[in-house]
Amino acid sequence: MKHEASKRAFEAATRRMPGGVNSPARACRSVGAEPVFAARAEGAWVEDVDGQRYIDYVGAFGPMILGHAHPEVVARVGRAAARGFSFGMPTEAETALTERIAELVPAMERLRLVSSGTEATMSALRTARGYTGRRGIIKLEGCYHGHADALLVKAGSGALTHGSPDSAGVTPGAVADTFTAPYNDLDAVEAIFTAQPEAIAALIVEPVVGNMGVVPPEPGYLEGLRELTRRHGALLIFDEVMTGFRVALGGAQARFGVTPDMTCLGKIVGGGLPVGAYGGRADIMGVVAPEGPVYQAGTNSGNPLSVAAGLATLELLSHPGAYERLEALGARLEAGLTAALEDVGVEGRVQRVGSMLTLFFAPGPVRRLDDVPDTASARFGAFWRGMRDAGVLLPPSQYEAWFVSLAHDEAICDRTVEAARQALAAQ
Ligand code: KE4
Repeated sequence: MKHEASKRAFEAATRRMPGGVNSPARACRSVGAEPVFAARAEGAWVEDVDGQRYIDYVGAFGPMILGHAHPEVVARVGRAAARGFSFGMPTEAETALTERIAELVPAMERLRLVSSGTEATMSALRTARGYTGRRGIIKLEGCYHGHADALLVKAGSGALTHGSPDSAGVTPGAVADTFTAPYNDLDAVEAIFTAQPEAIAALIVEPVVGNMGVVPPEPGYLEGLRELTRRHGALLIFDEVMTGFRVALGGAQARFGVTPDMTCLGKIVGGGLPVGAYGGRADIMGVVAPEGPVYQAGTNSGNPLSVAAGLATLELLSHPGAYERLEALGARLEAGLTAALEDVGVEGRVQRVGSMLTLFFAPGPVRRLDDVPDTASARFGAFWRGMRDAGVLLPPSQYEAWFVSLAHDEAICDRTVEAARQALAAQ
């Protein structure tokens, strides 16, 4: 495959944008490549500026669960655009979206729409601190909750990919109240609570981690976090920016039956346009301005076009059989990739929850960040390039989740497995 037009586009992009990208997660440095530039996408397929088509498992890092450019979503956004882009005034569509979210995620009794997952988690933590009057927060190593200063500690996703789990520019003061523990380790969390009595406002967790690759919670882990936070008077925040409407229509909290005090949403809730949301128990959200003293605001919060995309997406996801279909396609892909690893004799494993999965170049189960060997990134890089050259686009990092959409089908999954078999054999 030639990438001449992408190469030219990348050269032009690097003149003004750091790394030629507007998010380091797209930079492709850790997979030893330059990014391909998207020209258009439809369904399960993306086309780059060289006219090459790829089966897409990036899915915009999660939002595109219906597939790209779903005609009904396109139409709804178009109709909203014709009525005006943004008003600086409330609209009834925002009320409709918040009502629908609360129906699907009952723990979000009251909520606020924002424009990104980062805004959602940042605001949820400020709310938790305002509500409890406490300063401390606990996050788990390898979990990524966006790029707010207090959360860029042992973060996952791009922060991990670039080998700098702690970011420059984050002052010691900004993280002085942030405590971290390994994922899937309840004793380590309890030790923090014991060492910081009555000081922890909240524990924030990806209930299924996507940002160190897909790492499911071990049986009892989420229940244990629920019990520990309750016992120590801290709020439990589920960061469902990635898992929300992904692993079940009600998110991970519905799939695993554990109810947090607050929930953060993003990605799918905007259908590919900028929407985030944070919410929880009514008494907690009562501290948010203008009802209470916790300030949070945003020009683009509840943007009418984004809300139209989100509403259309949630309606289409509510159709009977949608999540059974996603489960079946995810399982087919997992089985095929696992067989390919075994047949080719490559050390690796696939970890999956629903339609999000990761192929790890690891010898055994990945339960926490340090179960991923240092060699994994380089091996994933070679695999990523082989898959790209075979017309399959994966998220460009060992520490990301692959996403299957309702626009994928059995033939696409089988073609993906065949490409993987060849890419693994070439290692
Ligand atoms: P955004 O600010 O990127 O909308 O959301 C931050 C965020 C929060 N919480 C979770 C669980 C997330 O996965 C994310 C964002 N995920 C990354 C990819 N793993 C976004 C990709 C990027 O940064 O470009």
